[in-house]
Amino acid sequence: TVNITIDNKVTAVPPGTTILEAAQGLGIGIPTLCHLDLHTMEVKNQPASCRVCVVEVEGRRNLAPACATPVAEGMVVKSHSPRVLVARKAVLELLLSDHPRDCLVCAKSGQCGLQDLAEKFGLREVRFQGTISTYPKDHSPAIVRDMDKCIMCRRCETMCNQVQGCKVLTGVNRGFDSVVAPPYDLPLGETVCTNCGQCVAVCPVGALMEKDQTAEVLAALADPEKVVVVQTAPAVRAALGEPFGMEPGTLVTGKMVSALRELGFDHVFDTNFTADLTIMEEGSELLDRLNRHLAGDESVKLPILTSCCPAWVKFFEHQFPDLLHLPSTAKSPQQMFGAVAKSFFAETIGIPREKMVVVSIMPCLAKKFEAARPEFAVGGNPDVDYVLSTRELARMIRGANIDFATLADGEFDQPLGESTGAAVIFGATGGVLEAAVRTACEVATGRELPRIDFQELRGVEGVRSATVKVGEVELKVGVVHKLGNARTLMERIRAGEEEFHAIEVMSCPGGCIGGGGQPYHQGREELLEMRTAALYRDDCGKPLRKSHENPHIQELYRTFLGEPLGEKAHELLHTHYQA
Ligand code: HC0
Ligand code: SF4
Repeated sequence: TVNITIDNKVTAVPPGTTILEAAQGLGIGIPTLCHLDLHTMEVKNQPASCRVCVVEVEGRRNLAPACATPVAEGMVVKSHSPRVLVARKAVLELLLSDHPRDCLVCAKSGQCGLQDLAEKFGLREVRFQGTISTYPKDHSPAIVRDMDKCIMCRRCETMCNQVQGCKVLTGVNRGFDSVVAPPYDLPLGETVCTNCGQCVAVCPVGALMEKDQTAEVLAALADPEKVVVVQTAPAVRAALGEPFGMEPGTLVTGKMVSALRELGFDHVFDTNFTADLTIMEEGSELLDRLNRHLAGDESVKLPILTSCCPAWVKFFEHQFPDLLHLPSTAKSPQQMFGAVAKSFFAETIGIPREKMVVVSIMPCLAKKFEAARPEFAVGGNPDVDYVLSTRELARMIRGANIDFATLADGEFDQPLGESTGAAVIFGATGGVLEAAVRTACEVATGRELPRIDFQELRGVEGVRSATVKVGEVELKVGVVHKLGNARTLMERIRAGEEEFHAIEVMSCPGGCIGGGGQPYHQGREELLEMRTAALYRDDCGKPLRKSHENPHIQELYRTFLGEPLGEKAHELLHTHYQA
């Protein structure tokens, strides 16, 4: 090990450790805007480009960037000396010299790393003036890019290329014009971007933001002619407390329901309900394909791939157009909800679908894109009208002067608000497959499962595989999160190097709990683990933990849908893919 002293504190660290990491180990926070360290992925963004982390190293003439300077034996470092503070302030002024100063109306205001540091270091004027660029804003169906605000930290590039394997973003141009952009400067919406939003999740400034739909939702709520129905995704309840100062991993389901009622939604329902419905359809499809495969039907292709993650869907449509027969045709829970709400529920309350507005609260930005796909509309009227991210909902709650932390717990409306423990774990990597296995096993054998928890499907590894017994069959299943891992596995499958019966893919780190619409994770993996634990706690505490036991789902099939994979189910709950 190497002995080093930082701010009079002594520590010993392995060789190769940077000053920044050694300081973090001592609990000393050195500011940085560009650094990103994703331990479980062994991915680092370390361009040392922002220079905010400069520190004084005894015996060296120049200040050193803490993120890129390895420790050396006997090194003595001062992380906040007067000389460092003077330099850091100048670095911030340089960063701001070509940065628009429209904080008052910037969508990132209050959550911007640059703004925070300017405030922390008491910046009152900027002595330097660079050329502020005037790039047009780029609006994709999910993301807004405002490249005038790009500080070239390259975090988005690392997420897109190294973690997601999408290779959409690279640094271009020189000097004040340098920004991170898609190839040929194409609008993001015209590239192979999946809308996963992981670039947004780590952008420290207002350069990458979600497409904000709060104004449209507020207008619908204010319109007395509209019946506004809301659904909430599994992962939102594990993170919505964070913007209100609650501990990460606090489950806020009841407060979320109350807040949505106070905001004026007419019916507060749960995407978890249609997560259970998805299992009925996708689980039946799995058993159907498996049985035909075992019976020697060569037209049946395996593995079946989950298809509820819209970034993953766009990814495989772009990257694996020759394998479009593999994904399940089941729509995602978000889209099943929209389809059921605007048919079954609209009929139940006696209104035409045009009078109903369906809003989703999602941890995801790709869900905005999914909702806008033309195949999910009837006569131009979309099944899901607007999708708000967890962050947008938090803003609406704050804007309506609702004191979230003190709200009493509300209950979802019925029938589209009932769900089992199998549904809530959809929000964590491995959860969809675990939910499917719980149901498939019981449906296949007609016997009660000896166990409900499938620990072998949980965890943080990027690719996991397990063998699960479904009746007499040894089912080989795989679980993948992060699209870079999905690409690697799919290439092996295409090459015939891997054989699976079923694979779950979720695009974001940790699954939806790490989605691009959640409170910014900024690469903090411990945050994702706390949110995940909350979902499994929720599952454990539910009286019903298998989707097929949901009484309102059983009722919906009896009175409206018919059989899983039946004609009506097919029409409302299944889709197709296009290259
Ligand atoms: Fe997910 Fe979903 S689990 S994709 O991660 O399947 O976004 O939370 O809502 O639709 O249910 C996101 C989360 C959903 C859907 C569900 C699935
Ligand atoms: Fe890349 Fe995802 Fe960002 Fe698109 S949304 S640019 S795929 S990281």
